[in-house]
Amino acid sequence: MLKSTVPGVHRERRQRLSDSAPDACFIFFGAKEVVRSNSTHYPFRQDSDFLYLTGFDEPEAILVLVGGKSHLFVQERDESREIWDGERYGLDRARVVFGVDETHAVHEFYSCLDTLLTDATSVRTTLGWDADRDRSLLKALHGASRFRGKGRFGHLPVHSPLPELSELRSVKDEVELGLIRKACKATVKAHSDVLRKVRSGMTEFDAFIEFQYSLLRHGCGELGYGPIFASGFNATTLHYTRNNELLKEGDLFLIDAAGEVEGYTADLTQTFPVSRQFQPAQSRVYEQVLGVNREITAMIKPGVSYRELHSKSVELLTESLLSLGVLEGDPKELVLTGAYRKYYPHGVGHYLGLDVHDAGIYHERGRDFLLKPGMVLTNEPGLYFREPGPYFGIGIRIEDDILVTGMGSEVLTAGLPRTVAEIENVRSGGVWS
Ligand SMILES: [Mn+2]
Repeated sequence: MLKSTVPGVHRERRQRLSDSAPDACFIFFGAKEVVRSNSTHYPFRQDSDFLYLTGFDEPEAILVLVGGKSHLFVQERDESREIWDGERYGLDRARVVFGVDETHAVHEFYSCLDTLLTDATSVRTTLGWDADRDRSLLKALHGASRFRGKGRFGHLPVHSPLPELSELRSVKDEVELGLIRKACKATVKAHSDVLRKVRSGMTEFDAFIEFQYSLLRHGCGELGYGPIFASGFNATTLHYTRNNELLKEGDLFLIDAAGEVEGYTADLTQTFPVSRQFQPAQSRVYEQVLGVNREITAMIKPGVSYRELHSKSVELLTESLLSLGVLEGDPKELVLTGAYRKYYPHGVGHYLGLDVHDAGIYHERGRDFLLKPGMVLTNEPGLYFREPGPYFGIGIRIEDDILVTGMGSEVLTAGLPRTVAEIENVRSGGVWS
């Protein structure tokens, strides 16, 4: 069982979702085990929506919310399987521990569906992830609605539950914030250990090993996403994943990696010199990116939209590129023509939580969604130079995780050396508490 599973919290989340469409039947499928190679599997990771609504972390489960009741379909106890795969909750314990109204054996799901749908006027489920599952479900729904008599609704409409669920998930409750804080804290520790220990002659992979070791020591057993340990020119590849090159004096080292605690992840990037000091061109770019990171942090508060934050980062980084002598011309014109995109090709951030690119709506039919207290998002401006010139091969991103509070914001990843002077001090053996 996940340590922080609190049945009351999950029940409340399910209730709020049901309230958004009281006559609907919500169906959520948990994740399956995925084969890695011959009779071995990838480590199991529960589906994020499923985890949010249940806290249940066994494979092959299904959740149904209908008529004010919750039904959890789980694998039955089976000693011959449990010898290999570990203990299962089974029906009776799962009902008590996860606070659902009823549990059923998962193989009975399709035969129960007709009964569950008796009074539902629509189905809310996510199609499009798994074609086999979609086929089975649609076949069962077809069978169910076919037998409807007069006065019923005929074939049931199927809608996505994601608009309502995304909105719920985007505002974090106290349990979620506790887990995100833990993930952020361990991640900051691991980044600061790597910042102290990395030397030229090590490889990107050696740094990754240090990072993972430190994460584990600080209570974080998993990485929240594919880590990026990119030195030198590799840092200009946004999703560099080889992570195996030799670290060389004079290069920068961009590390985008973070730990996950009970499904909740941090997302942090630092960039520092492999040598003790930045080279002049590197520190010029670094200070520009850090300046933008800080201005964006200062803007984050309830009522601001993601679009405003991103536009501001574009405006500021365009000014940076002008002051670095990379671009020439009128700043407004350069923003309009997108001249910055070659050097700043990504967005300024994203929601963060159970998924590194978390559920949450940015804008819909031209309408911007505004930040609310309890939302968590990343702030990650960057500049990347892939073409010959004075900044060739420099890739810098500075990323923090920010909680929107009632009054403004709180940087959850605070505590790392971030200025040029602070970083050079630590790289030269200085103490950082
Ligand atoms: Mn990010």
